[in-house]
Formats: sequence, structure tokens, C-alpha cells
Amino acid sequence: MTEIKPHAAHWGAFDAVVEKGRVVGVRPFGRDPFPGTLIQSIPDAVHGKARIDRPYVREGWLKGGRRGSARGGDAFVPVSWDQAIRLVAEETARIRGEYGHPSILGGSYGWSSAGRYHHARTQLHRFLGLGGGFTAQVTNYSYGAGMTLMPHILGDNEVLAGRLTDWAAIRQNAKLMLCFGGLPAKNGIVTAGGAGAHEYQPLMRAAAEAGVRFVNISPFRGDAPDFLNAEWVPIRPNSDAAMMLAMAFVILEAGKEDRDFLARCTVGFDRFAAYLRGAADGTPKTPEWAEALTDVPAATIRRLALEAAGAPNMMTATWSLQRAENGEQPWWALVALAAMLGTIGKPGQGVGFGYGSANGMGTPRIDVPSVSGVPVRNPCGAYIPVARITELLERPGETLQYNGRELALPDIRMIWWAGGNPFHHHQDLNRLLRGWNRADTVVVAEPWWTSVARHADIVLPATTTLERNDIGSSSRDRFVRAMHQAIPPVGQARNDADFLADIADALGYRAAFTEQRDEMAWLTHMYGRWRQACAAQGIEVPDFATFWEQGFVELPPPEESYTQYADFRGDPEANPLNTPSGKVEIFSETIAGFGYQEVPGHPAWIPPREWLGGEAARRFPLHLLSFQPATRLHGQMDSGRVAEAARVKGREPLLMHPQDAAARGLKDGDVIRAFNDRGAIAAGLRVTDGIRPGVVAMATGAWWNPARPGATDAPCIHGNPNVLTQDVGTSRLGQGSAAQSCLVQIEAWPGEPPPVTVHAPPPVAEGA
Ligand SMILES: Nc1nc2c(c(=O)[nH]1)N[C@H]1C(S)=C(S)[C@@H](COP(=O)(O)OP(=O)(O)OC[C@H]3O[C@@H](n4cnc5c(=O)[nH]c(N)nc54)[C@H](O)[C@@H]3O)O[C@H]1N2
Ligand SMILES: Nc1nc2c(c(=O)[nH]1)N[C@H]1C(S)=C(S)[C@@H](COP(=O)(O)OP(=O)(O)OC[C@H]3O[C@@H](n4cnc5c(=O)[nH]c(N)nc54)[C@H](O)[C@@H]3O)O[C@H]1N2
Ligand SMILES: [Mo]
Repeated sequence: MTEIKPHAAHWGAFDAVVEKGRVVGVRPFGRDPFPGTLIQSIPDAVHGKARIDRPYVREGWLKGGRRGSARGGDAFVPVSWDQAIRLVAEETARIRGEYGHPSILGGSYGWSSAGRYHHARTQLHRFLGLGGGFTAQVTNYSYGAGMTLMPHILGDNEVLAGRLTDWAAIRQNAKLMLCFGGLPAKNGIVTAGGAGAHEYQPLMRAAAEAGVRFVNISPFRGDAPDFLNAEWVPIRPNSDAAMMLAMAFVILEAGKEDRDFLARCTVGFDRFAAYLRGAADGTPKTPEWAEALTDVPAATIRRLALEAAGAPNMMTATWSLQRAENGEQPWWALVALAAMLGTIGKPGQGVGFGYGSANGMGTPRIDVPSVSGVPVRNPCGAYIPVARITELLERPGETLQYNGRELALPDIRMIWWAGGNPFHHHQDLNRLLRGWNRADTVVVAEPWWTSVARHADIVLPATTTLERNDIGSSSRDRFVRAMHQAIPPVGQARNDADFLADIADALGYRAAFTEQRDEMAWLTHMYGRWRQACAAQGIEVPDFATFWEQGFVELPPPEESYTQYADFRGDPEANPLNTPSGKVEIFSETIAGFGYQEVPGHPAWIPPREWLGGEAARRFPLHLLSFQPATRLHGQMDSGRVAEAARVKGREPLLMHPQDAAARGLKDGDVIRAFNDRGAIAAGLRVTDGIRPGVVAMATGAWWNPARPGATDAPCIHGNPNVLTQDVGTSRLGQGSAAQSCLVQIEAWPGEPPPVTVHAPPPVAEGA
């Protein structure tokens, strides 16, 4: 008998096709105009050999190996759930008692699954918070630098997280869209919380058809889909701030700045203008100055600046632009540029970050919240900016500068992870592992033998989303989706919420954790709260039983298009921004007051250390960009058919310009070795003139496969770029990930590379 079960993932809503307790296929949600192919990997992953079949404990840990143990090389010993829960509870109690709550790193960053109730990280935070607290991770990898900066400049983070000026407003009003980092089609597959409708491509297409001219300013031509007919400006990576400053200079020189807007709605323009003219450093930020830094011809910079001054326009940058050394600068410079043009708050014009970064950014949607998860609080209050994890592990007792504050770094004794993969997301993995090995104990909950599970001491097998009931919901999507349990748990997997309740029980606080609700009681409760929030805004949605039965709720479309900052622009005194001045801060006294040399009080050109324009490029002459994968969500579904089909001789593909390939005697399909002082990886070469010379690019997400498991200096034979990326904060202001500032050299892989082993379970020892 075949059953069809409504369900959802971050990469799309779907119906699972189930036969004899197995997911045998998936069909896109009928209301999705552009579902994409990623969902096709789901059956492979759910029933694949990389699933963790039962709880395990690292052999060395069982023998007493704690702080300083080498992780990732030992065999795993199978244990029962009862044993695993007892070991975790006893160790948690010991660490809390001996070292205090901040010694537990519970930040557990990561995307987990789309369901709001079973969201593993939220469940873990609830569990650790009710037990007294943990060291948390704030901000994110996506836009950590930008989200720390923008509250100073624009008063909040709407300009990068939404609600953005929507595509309807752009289509109706703009004639030009300048896209730094492009509008990559592949990123539109994903919406956090589940995409009921992929409207990203149809909305962009409609804007192009309505006559908006697109410019793709990026090292990679493929960052703009063909149907946009975009002009390609192949800029040197990490130099965008210089181009933006030169465009601002051209506008100033031509006297085309909007004096009225600058006076009414901004502060600090005069000091910025003085910087552009070179008052302090003697360097006017001319297009000729910028050409030497960006490789973009001065004439192109001048032409684009004047075109923007003469046509209704929207300007955007991808989130990736700020994932680089001094990544705050290009974003701040783009806001300053839009402020000079006076476009902010004009219908369909202005600036917005991330139109090219995820589905739902700029999708017209009424402004009601999404369904929220279980409540969390962290009484201990310790935190780090998320991407400073290795520094935290390396420098206990020391301090870290962040956004004008000095944070104390606790001595981490225990690491918990559920729903994320630091050996996917973090930079300089060999260095991370050295820091990671300082912990006494690492507990990881995972459905799969990902690299974070392989580097744990206690491994708890979690269900996948198809093995439980949940609700998929995103503030960027019109659909709320019922996620019906499709199959029983695979192997001995259990839901995060259920084994955390058992551990809480062993520690004496089960009732506080569960509030006496089971799965369906929580779902009914969460949906009920959301329904009330909708009702408060005059939106009627069906009751839970009806929603569950029909499989989804669709929110009504908005009646009008939406432009951000329209009210502010109309009357800045009545509708001030949440900045100290109430206006757009082209100069920020607050930021200047932090005294960080690398972040002056206005947008500026601060060269990175690791880029093609610097000293380091003599030894490592290729700039490596590591972008989001078209074939997966980060490391998720790496064992599925979609990712498998794209691999080259079993390795992650790397894009290189024909000139760079020829200079190295390489050809399409070769297995190459990319390396720098931090490590080496194998990858499969794809030669294309769609990438500019001097730049190579590959997706993140190939599971880390060190040639010698447990080593902190072995090459990754599969192609995880984070072996090569550098681990520095964007600046002391944002302390975001600077993954996109990375230089490498490339050569042919010497001989035959060893086979990839990382999609099969690690070695298992005799039962304990
Ligand atoms: N070099 C480089 N690095 C980057 C980036 C880059 O551009 N370049 N991008 C960064 C960005 S923006 C991000 S957001 C991060 C993403 O980094 P992550 O979010 O950490 O990556 P994922 O692979 O999505 O990790 C989610 C993990 O949760 C597990 N999981 C799924 N469902 C469940 C569940 O129900 N229970 C439990 N316990 N586990 C579950 C999955 O198996 C998976 O291993 O990567 C960052 N890293
Ligand atoms: N299919 C798929 N979609 C995803 C994800 C996924 O894993 N898979 N992940 C989601 C997540 S968590 C996030 S945060 C977003 C991230 O969204 P983004 O950060 O926008 O995505 P990226 O693909 O990392 O980068 C987009 C492009 O920026 C260009 N770029 C990089 N550095 C520079 C630079 O210095 N200058 C210029 N001009 N261009 C540059 C690169 O060519 C790259 O292709 O994507 C989301 N969408
Ligand atoms: Mo992200």
C-alpha cells in the first residue's frame, strides 16, 4: 500500500511517498511554482548507510580519555539508550558541579530541520537553560558582521533579514538593479523553516521582463541566472567597498547627491564626503584609484555611478560580501551610496541585502509572524559571537573584543551539539579540531555520521524530520505546512525532545522541560498561539484540526506592494529610525567611539590581509571563494543523489578559469590539490570562462574526509573548503566569519587520491 504524507524541508515542501515503512519517493508540494530538485535526495539520506543506527561512545572516552584526547580517530563502542542517557546525565552533573554552567558550550549553531517544535538547537537550549545555563553563541554565519553593524546605521536588521522592499515594488518602479554578488539562482532553493512556494525565480524573471536592467558585479558570471540578461562586471573578490566608494566619489564630483534627503534623513555626510575627497589620507577615492584595487575599469565605475544617479534603482549585496575580512565596509558603503542617491524609502528603490541569498527575500507577504518554537531562556548569560568558537576553545580566561564590549572567555569543559555541524560551518578545521580536543566531553545528537558526530565522545542517534510530526513555518513564506510523520524511527533513532526529556529526568527536571505536553500537545499549543497572533492582526486561519487535515494553511497575499523606510522618508521626525540620531548614520559616533582602527566612524576602504591585492598572493596566487551549494543545504543531503551526480571522480567540483588551468597544465575532470599554510584538499576540476582569472570557487558542504581520521594536519580527500579558509573575525566590531578571504595554490593531485570513505559509518568496536 502506498501512502502520501505532507511534509517540509528548508529546501521545499513536499509529499513523501511511503511504502512498507520506507520513504520511496517524494513529490513537490502542489502549490509550489518552482520546487527545484533538492528534495529528490531525501529518500537516499533517510535510509542511507550514513544513518547512525544506535547510541555510541568513543572507545578512548570510555577508557577515561578526557581533556586533550585526540578525537575522530577512535572506534565507537555501541551502548544502549539507558547507558547513553546515564553517561550523559552523570557527566553533565559533574561538569556543572565542578566547573559551573559557563563551562558548557551549548550554542549548538546550525540549521537543524524545518519543523519548529523538533528544532534540535531550540530543544537543546531549553534543556541546558532549565538546568542552569550554558555558554551561548550569538549572531550567525550568514550575516554576523552585517547584523552587528546595521543597528548602529539603520536602527535594526530589517534591511538584511526582512521585511525587504518587495519584488512587486521593484518591478513596478525600478529601472536598474545593481547586484554585488549577483542574484544566484541556486540560493533561492532554500528558505529557513521551509519553502511552501519557491517564488524567487518567477519574481526576478518578472522584474526583468518588466524592463529592470540587472548588473551582476561578481567574480562569477553564474551568480546571475541567464534569464536576467545581466551585464557582468567581474570584480576582484573583497574589493567591493572600493568600487562603491568610487561610485560615491563620482556622484559627489558630478554634484548629483540628493542634498534634501541627506539633510533630512542622515547624519555625518560631510565627514564621509571629506574622506571621499581624500582630506585626511590625501587619496581621493576616484574611479582610477578603485580600478587598481578592483580590476573594474574606471570608465565602468563612472558609467554605473551616473546611470544609478539618473534612473530609479535598487541596490543589493549578497550576504556573502560581508563574510570577509572587514566585511562590514561594503555593506555600510552601499547604505551610504543609496543615501547619497536619496533612493531610500522611494517606492521600489533604495538598498536591501540578501535578495540573492535566500528564497523569500523580497517575496510579497503580509506581515504576520511565523509559528514559534518551544520557549528558551539562558540564566547564565555567557556568550560569544558564533564564529569565534575556536578562539573560545583556545583562550580560556582571556577576553574578546566585540561590538564595543569586552567578553570573558570561559574555560569550556563540555561541548553539546544538536542540529548543527561546526566541522561543516567553521573555518580552518584543523585548528578547530585542536581547540575541540581541549574539552573533557563532547556530546552530539545527529541522524547521520557527519563530521561533528565522528568527532564526538557520546553520539545520540536522532530521528530525521520524516520520523515525527511537526509544523513547518517561515516568516518569509506564505504557507504553514503540516509535517506528518511518514515512517517509524530508523534503527534506534529517537527524537531530540524525547531523549532530552529523559536526560532532564535523570537530572531531576523532566516536568519543567516537557510542561507535561507530548508531541501533539505541543503542536496544538504552538499552532494555537500562532492562530491568536494572526487573529490579533485581523487574519483568520483555520483551527488546528482543520490545518492538520488539509496539510497546509495559506496566508492571503498582501494588497499592496511594500517599500522599506517609506514612512521614515516621508516624515523622519515622526517616524525616526532606532539609531542614536534617529537618522541613517553615514557617520556613527558610537562606532568611532569603540576606537577600532579597522572600523572608523564611516565606511572606508580597509584592505584585507588575505586577498589578491596583498603580499600573501605571491605565495598563494588564487582567491578561493566557497559559496552555498546548489546540490545540498550546507552538509545536509551530501549523501543523496543530487550531490552525488555533481561530483567529479567522487570529489567536490572546483571552478577555474582556462588561463589558470593551462598555466598549471590542468584540464577539466582532473583531481587537483588545493593548499595553503592551513591545509590541503582534493577537488574535481571544472574549467570555465564564467569565473574571472585568479579566482577559484567551490561549494561548501562536502563532508570532511581527512586522509588520516583524527589527525589535525591531514588533507581532506573529499573537498571541504573549510580546511583552507582562514579563521579570523571580520573585525572587532562584527566578529563574523571571514570565510571569503582565502588564498590558495593549486596543482595536480600527486598520483591517485584515496577513495572517499566519509559516507559510511566509522569503525565500531566490540560492545561494552
Ligand atoms: N567556507 C564557508 N563556510 C561556511 C559558509 C560559507 O559561505 N563558506 N557559510 C556559512 C553559513 S551562512 C552557514 S548558515 C553555516 C551552516 O552550517 P550548519 O547549519 O551547521 O550546516 P548543516 O549541514 O545544515 O548542519 C545541520 C546539521 O543538523 C543535522 N540535523 C538535521 N536535522 C536534525 C535533527 O532533527 N536533530 C539533530 N540532532 N540534528 C539534525 C544535520 O544532519 C546537519 O549535520 O555554514 C557556514 N560555513
Ligand atoms: N541551494 C542552497 N541555497 C542556500 C544555502 C545552501 O546551503 N544551499 N544556504 C543558505 C544560507 S544558510 C545562506 S546564509 C545563504 C547565503 O547566501 P549568500 O551569502 O548570498 O550565498 P553565497 O553562495 O555564499 O554567495 C553568493 C555569491 O557571492 C559571490 N561573492 C563571494 N565573495 C564576493 C566578493 O567579495 N565580492 C563579490 N562581488 N561577490 C562575491 C560568490 O561568487 C557567490 O557565488 O544561502 C542560502 N541558500
Ligand atoms: Mo547561513
